[in-house]
Formats: sequence, structure tokens, C-alpha cells
Amino acid sequence: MTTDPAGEIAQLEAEATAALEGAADLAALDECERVAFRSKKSRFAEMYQKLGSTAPEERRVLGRLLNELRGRLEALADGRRAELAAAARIERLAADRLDLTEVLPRRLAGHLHLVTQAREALEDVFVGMGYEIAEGPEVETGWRNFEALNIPEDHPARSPLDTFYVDFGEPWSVLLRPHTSPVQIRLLQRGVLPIYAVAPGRTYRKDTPDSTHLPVFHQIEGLVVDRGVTFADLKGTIDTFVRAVFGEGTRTRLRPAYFPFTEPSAEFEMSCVICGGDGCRTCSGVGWIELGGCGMVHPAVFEATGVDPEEWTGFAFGFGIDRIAFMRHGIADLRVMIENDVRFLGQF
Ligand code: 2U9
Repeated sequence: MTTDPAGEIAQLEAEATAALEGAADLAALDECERVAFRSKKSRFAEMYQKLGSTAPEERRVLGRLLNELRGRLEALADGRRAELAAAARIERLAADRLDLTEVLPRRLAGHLHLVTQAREALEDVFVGMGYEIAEGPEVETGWRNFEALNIPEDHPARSPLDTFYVDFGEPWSVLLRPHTSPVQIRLLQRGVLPIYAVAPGRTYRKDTPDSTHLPVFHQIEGLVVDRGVTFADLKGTIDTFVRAVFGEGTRTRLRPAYFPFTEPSAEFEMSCVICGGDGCRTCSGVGWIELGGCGMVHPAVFEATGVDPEEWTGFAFGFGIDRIAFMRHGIADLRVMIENDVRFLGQF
């Protein structure tokens, strides 16, 4: 040891600290550690060796000083290693980053199908009126589609000529739903009242495609069940959503009709969007366009689903989404909706 071993230890600390703090990367840090205290030829090893020739009392003191310094340098190196590893990770992530935001020419960018656009616009209107959006399976039981809706066994809609039956379970018991009404049956069966809901979705009927029919089409049906609901509420609701969808100037009217699941029942019409009611080709000269059906929920439907018709009343309505989509854009033939010709779809 020199004449000032404590001074030599302090100098080693100053140098090693500066070297460790200044290490620019992990390899440089390893090298600093090696030179300072890890290798057999390190300054530390050198000083330990020298300790052998000092007096026992001094050796004890210097040994303690050296061990404490070693502890401090190791802690410093560990801290610096963590810092450098974090910086290296950030650098690696930045280098690996992939830019997935390639800009496609407008012509190639996709968008929602115009039926989906119409469905979402209708959903927005009903959500704005406080309704929930309800969904259910497209493969359903005959019971939820017919019996629960008070549709008699000999009704033509139940014939396999009109409805797609699925070969599952009891014969004629499972089918592709011909309307979204089974979704509302599920809501009634759940028994959480009151209900303010619309059920939009895909429906199936054995219709040959023509300008006004598709075998796979889309409906939206509404159901309101509360205490003291009246036919006037139904009329007001129809008026409100038709004006929200087609414009404030649009008028609505009801005409008597018959459905097994509602009583009384009506068809609802709106003033022609093209001529405003004067009569034109679109409305066949009458000034009104038929939109869908509606009525007060039949007590038999409440009884089938376990809702007390003495306490609760309700109204329901239904109409086709595809027709709304095509009226919004003045399209004459529903079949273009399913041909998936991008020259047609790309226009909307
Ligand atoms: C429950 C109770 C009553 C839904 C209703 C209509 C009248 C109706 C058609 C219009 C054109 C469907 O797209 S379309 O073919 N719908 O006329 N739908 S009342 O009545 C219900 C539904 C569920 C539990």
C-alpha cells in the first residue's frame, strides 16, 4: 500500500464511479466493472493483494473500507445496467415499429353496406328515444315464432312453402326466423319490465327474389310494455321516428289491419318523400307510402310469456330495413342489395 491507502481507495471510488456513470452501453458497462473490481487484475484485486502486507489493525480498517466501496460500486453498476437496458429496449421497439397506417386510395377503402348504414341510422333514432337494442338467434324455435305470437297452426306463414325449417329436434320445431318477433318474446319471457326495445336483424322467408322481395332480408321491430301504454303512444312514437328518419315535414297515418299478435292492429304509412303527398310515380299517385305494421300487444302474447295483461299493456311495430335503405337512396330494385357489385355499393 502507498503511504495514503485511504486516499488511494477514495481515488479508486472517484474514477470507478465516473467510469460506471459514463458507460454508454451495456458492453462498456461490463468492461468498466471488469477493470474496476471484477477481474483478477482489477484495481480492487490489486489493493486486496497489497492488504496482505499491512499491519493487522490497518488491514481490518482498510478491508472494511474496500468491502463497503465494492458494495457501493456494485449497486451503482446495477442501477446503470437497468437504465441502459431500458434505453436499449426503447431503441429496439422503435426500430421494430411497423407503420400499418398505409393510406389506401379512396376507391379501394371499404365502408359499411348501405343496409347496415340504414340499420345503424334507425338504431340511433331509437337509442335517442331511450330504447335498448335487443338481439337474438336467427335459428329459433317454432314456439317463439308462432305459438307465443298467437299465430294459429293452419296459418300460411307456418307452411314449409313459406318458412325455412331446420332439420333439428322434433320435425318442424326449429326454423330460420321469418321475423325478429322471437327476440321480443325472449324479452317478455325474461320478465324484466317495463320494456322499451327494438330488435333489428336478419330474417328469412321462402320468397323468390324480385324488385320488392328478398329471401334473406332485414327487419326492425319495436316493443314497448309499461303500465298504462295506449294506442296514442304508439301513434306518437311512429310519428316521431318517421320524422327523425325522413325529415320533420313527413306526416304519418294509420289504416286498420289484422295481425294475430296485436289487437287492434294497423298499417302505418308516411307522406311520400318524393312528392310530399301530391301523388307521383313513387307513391302510385296516392301521396302515401306504406312502411310497416303495428298494434297493441295481444293479451294472448302476454299470457304465453307469463306477463300479467291486467297490469301491463304494450304496443309493437315492425318494418323492413332494406326498403328504408332503398327509399333513402331512390333505388328501384331490392336485388342490387345482394348482388355485391362494387360499382353499385361503392356509390354509398
Ligand atoms: C311481439 C308482439 C308483437 C310486431 C309487429 C308488424 C305489426 C308488421 C311487418 C311489416 C313489414 C314485417 O318487414 S315486414 O314484413 N311487421 O306488420 N310487426 S306488429 O308485433 C309484435 C312483435 C313481437 C312479442
